Amino acid sequence: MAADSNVTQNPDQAAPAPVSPTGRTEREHLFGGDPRAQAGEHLTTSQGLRLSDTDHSLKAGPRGPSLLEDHHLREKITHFDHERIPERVVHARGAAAHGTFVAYGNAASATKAKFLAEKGHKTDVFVRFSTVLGSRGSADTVRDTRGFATKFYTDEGTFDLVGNNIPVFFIQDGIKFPDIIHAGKPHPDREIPQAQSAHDTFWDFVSLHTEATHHVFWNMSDRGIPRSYRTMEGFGVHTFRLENADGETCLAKFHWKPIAGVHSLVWEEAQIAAGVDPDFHRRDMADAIEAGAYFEYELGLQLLPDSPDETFQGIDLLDPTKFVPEELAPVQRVGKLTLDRNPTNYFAETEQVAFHLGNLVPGIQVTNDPLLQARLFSYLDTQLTRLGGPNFPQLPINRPHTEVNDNLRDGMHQTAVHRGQAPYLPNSIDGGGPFTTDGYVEVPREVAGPKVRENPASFDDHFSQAALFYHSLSPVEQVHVTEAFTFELGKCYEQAIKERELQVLAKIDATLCQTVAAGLGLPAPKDEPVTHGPVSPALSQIPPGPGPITGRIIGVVAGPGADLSGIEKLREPLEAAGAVVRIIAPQGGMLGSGKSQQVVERTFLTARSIEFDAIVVASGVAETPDAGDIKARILLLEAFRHNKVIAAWGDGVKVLAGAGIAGGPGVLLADNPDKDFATSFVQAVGLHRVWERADAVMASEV
Ligand code: HDD
Repeated sequence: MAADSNVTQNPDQAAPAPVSPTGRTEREHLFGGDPRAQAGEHLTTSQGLRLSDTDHSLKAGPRGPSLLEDHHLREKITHFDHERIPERVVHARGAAAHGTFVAYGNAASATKAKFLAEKGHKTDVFVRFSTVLGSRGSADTVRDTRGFATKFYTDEGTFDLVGNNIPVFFIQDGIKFPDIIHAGKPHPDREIPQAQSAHDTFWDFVSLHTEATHHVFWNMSDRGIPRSYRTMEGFGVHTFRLENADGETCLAKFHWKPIAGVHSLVWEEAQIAAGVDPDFHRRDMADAIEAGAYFEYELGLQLLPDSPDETFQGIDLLDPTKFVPEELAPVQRVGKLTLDRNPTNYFAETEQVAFHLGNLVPGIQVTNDPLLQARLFSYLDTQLTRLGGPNFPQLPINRPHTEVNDNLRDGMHQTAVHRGQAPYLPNSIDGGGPFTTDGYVEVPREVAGPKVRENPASFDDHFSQAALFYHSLSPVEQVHVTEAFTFELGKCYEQAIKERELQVLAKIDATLCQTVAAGLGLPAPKDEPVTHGPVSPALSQIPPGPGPITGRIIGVVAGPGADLSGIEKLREPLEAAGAVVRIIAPQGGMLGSGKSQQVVERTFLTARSIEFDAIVVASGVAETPDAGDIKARILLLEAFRHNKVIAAWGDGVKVLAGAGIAGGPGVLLADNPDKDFATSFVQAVGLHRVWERADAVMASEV
């Protein structure tokens, strides 16, 4: 044994803490000198005592038992034991980003909320995206609703818009929330499946509780598997009441419109991603923001008259299972959100952020939607357990960016050192204040009625808008819905549940019901499908023409001998359009030298098609011994099967042919990667997928 038995580290690896010549440590440079960032050089206890050893507990001799007096050991382990807080009961899996919201100034006629009404008004925001059912460590790409929660740190107090990527909800009254969530969460005996709705309890509940049908249809559509948080719409779901500076009110629905368009994964990709890269959406957002490719959305408002019955063209605005088609009430864009900064610390920010629908500002009010009313209770209540007491608004991420004088005192985890002696009103001791001023005033509304546990009769319509949604989709999107129902119900064990859900489908569309029934090997029940209003083309995600390709990932298959100057020529227009180019080669490292040198970011071993929105094979690859590598062929074939744009120039065409891809829609072949080639490629990627290929893929012709 070595003379100094305490030295267990390899001495070559034990580097001293770097100290800069100015006396400031490198760590201070790194962390910007904020004392709370723990930027100092010396390791200490929580009390500031400098430590000389944190690798060995205090023992009675090198082979002896540990001593109870080792305060450092006990402090370190005790703190570690308590590092986790309860995960959110829903929306546990999330990722977030900071940004700013800038108002266009055209919302003043509807609301006096300054952050919306004043042109150019800039507001700090924090947005947390999430799945609903999965645990904190579950995969991002599961079929589920996505949360889209925005905290606006306005000058008038914090406003939280706690929405989803689906404009309707499973239930009409918050009292049913524990029921739908218990049904959707894993089975209580085995705690499986994780983050899935494809199981008996979910379909048991939604087939019995048919007001869930509309939301279920959105989940089974491509909306349930977004390509990126960047390509996802957001909805406030409920109807809110807005009030302008003249005291006039209107009803409104909030929308987030992604600048990059609304796009989704295909189911097979989502499944592969859940295994290959469970952090798919989280990574996509963090990488893009770090690279300066910010996420952008416009805030939209559907403004509706504040009619006494709170309905619009027959749609009950208090029913959260209904939406207002954009063709009936256009979405007016009132400001732009840019997410441009990643959190510094996941726990402090993304995990500890606490949203609450009661966080309102003057000009925005709630309505009597019974789901909204229950949420007004739940969010504050849940934080008490999750964040350990009533002082969570003092956590840095939850602090308003405006003055707070709340007279709330003491409690667990109090971090403020309040001054004064009179945290009560009225008082004469602390100068009589803080004073109530021109603050938030609820719009006076008549409230009368018998005390009942009932819904309005209009809430009884559970199917017409589900049918409207389904029939507004393009044929290929309808096929995806059909396949999703067949998959999810196919995962159920109980025959009675499948049969009951087929009865629901029969009310929406006979062909849908028959196809799903055939897939399940069950007879299709007969029923008269419900009637619905005119279809809403805005509900289809298929773009009418090429859209932006910002943030899209283009894989370029290269290798030793590849046409590197061609790659460089193609890279320029792609990056100018906002896309990210990633070189894929048989081995890692660099290709070539000089101006056209390319860094290999993925190898045939590490690349998987799900990562790329389109793939190009460079000329010069066909001659390399690895051109026929099975992984490379799978990469190309998968991208082809998922209806992505595939391209090749020069002898790259041979590589495609070797993978069985000869041509057809969305396969761009050229001699050179010239300007025309680049333009056609950008346009094709702008259409997101090559849906014309879908039938051939489904018929397994490739
Ligand atoms: Fe909720 C979290 C969105 C209905 C109770 N909800 C939560 C989050 C989002 C939503 C995005 C995550 C916030 C974050 O990132 O921290 N919830 C919705 C939408 C709903 C909805 C759009 C319907 C329109 N929720 C709903 C009901 C209840 C709750 C009806 C209870 C009566 N929701 C909660 C909660 C959560 C939550 C238990 C869990 C953690 C948290 O609040 O902070 O209070």
